Amino acid sequence: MSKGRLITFEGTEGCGKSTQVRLLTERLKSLGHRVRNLREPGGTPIGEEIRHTLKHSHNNAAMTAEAELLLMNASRAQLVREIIRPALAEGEIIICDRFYDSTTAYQGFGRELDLAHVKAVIDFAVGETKPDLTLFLHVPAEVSAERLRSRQATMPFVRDRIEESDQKFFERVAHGFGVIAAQEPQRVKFINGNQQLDVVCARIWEQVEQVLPRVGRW
Ligand code: Z5A
Repeated sequence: MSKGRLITFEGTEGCGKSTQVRLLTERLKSLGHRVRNLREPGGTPIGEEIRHTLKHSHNNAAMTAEAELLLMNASRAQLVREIIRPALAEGEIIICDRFYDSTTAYQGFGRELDLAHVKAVIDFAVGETKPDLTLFLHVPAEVSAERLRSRQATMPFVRDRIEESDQKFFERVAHGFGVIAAQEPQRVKFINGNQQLDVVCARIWEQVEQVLPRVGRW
């Protein structure tokens, strides 16, 4: 393991990642850990511009799946080198809202790009930088869709190209996450996200405790 820790959250939209990232960060800070939150795509000035192109730009309607794959990983390559590696070297705990499993799930399974090509691009973007722990928050498709609907109702003017994809796409993505979790059970921990907030939080903590570095003098 590197000096710091890289913990990633994954799952379909609305599964509760951002909420749990916030709660975990507060808990870790209260215990004296140095914690940094990141998100993908984004997390650096360059990455945030790429995020805008991928999600919200009004000129992105013709984006191909291949361009989407490369842009996700351009953002990631920048994030890994500009932020993640230096922060890990300083002993920080990095909590990242999505990382490369999202590429496998969305661009690989969802967009149906060749999985070997997807893996090659990811490998090029991250090199040896891999998560110590990945928390896969699972919620049923109806729950995900309902949470998304209620959010869209409060932000009707914010366009999101990826969220405009059809239902079959999201079904393939959800299936992809299940495959990833089954393939790497040591790293990827399945968490039922369709429970009370504090219960989800407790299940996450059980996993996080096992990979934490020691703080203080003991
Ligand atoms: N993407 C990709 O295609 N390829 C890649 O390589 C990467 C990403 C890295 C990023 O979108 C998009 O990019 C995403 C995948 C794609 N696209 N889609 N579609 P984003 O960053 O804008 O959003 P997101 O990652 O999809 O997350 P989200 O939709 O914002 O949801 P969330 O963070 O998982 O959930 P939340 O905001 O914490 O919770 C959603 C709501 O549910 C909120 O009102 C909460 O209060 C509520 N909530 C949370 N937990 C609970 C529980 N336990 N019970 C009840 N209600 C809850």
